[in-house]
Amino acid sequence: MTGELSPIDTAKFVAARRAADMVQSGMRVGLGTGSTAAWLVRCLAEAVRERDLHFRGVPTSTRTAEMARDLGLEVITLEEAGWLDITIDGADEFDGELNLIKGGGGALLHEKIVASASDRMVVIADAAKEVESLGAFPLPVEVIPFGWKATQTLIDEALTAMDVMGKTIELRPGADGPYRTDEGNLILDLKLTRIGNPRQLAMVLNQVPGVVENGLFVDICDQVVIGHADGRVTLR
Ligand code: ABF
Repeated sequence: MTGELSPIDTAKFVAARRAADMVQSGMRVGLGTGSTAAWLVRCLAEAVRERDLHFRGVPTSTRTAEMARDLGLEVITLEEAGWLDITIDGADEFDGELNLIKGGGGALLHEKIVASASDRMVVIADAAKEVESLGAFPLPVEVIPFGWKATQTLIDEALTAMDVMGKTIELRPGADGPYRTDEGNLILDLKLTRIGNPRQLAMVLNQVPGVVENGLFVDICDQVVIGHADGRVTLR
């Protein structure tokens, strides 16, 4: 499955492999999105073949759903699952309090719903994702297409009222026009440099009309499994 891996893929793979070991037969499992989560899906498919693991997965994106089905995993909806035992997903950044920025891959809305409907949320990440303070990675905010420019202006005003300086807000481009999420929405990427109070910012953003969800995950993640390029795994 792995062949000769680059240092970054080694880190992602070992984190995913350790998290896959947390999945036990009978579990309902949220399956994340992104390149690290793709390693998880591969590891779980291998565990189904080699250690007779039986589980049902709820994917957080059409990309992950297709990959999981292609590898023979049982895919169900969140409604069919009702509730999840564990969700395992990647992240763009995590801090010492296990606050996260997610949504670089565009799936933050489904990821947040699935993670919140789980007994336990585990993040898998390479060591470079760990930061002192969140914010170097642009914060994705999912907005409905109707009136998105007004929503952008309202977000800008809300950030100014919070004394967030030096910010820019950009509509995420896609291959053909603006990027569209699985729900048909748009994403505004907020370049903020540093997020002093993630909890407060998450609440302020979600109060702006037109905002569907933001990529700050506060009090959702229970554990981070960190993969290193030398093959070590550490836990937070
Ligand atoms: C998803 O994939 C996202 O929330 C996050 O944006 C991204 C991380 O991708 P990768 O694992 O490719 O760095 O988990």
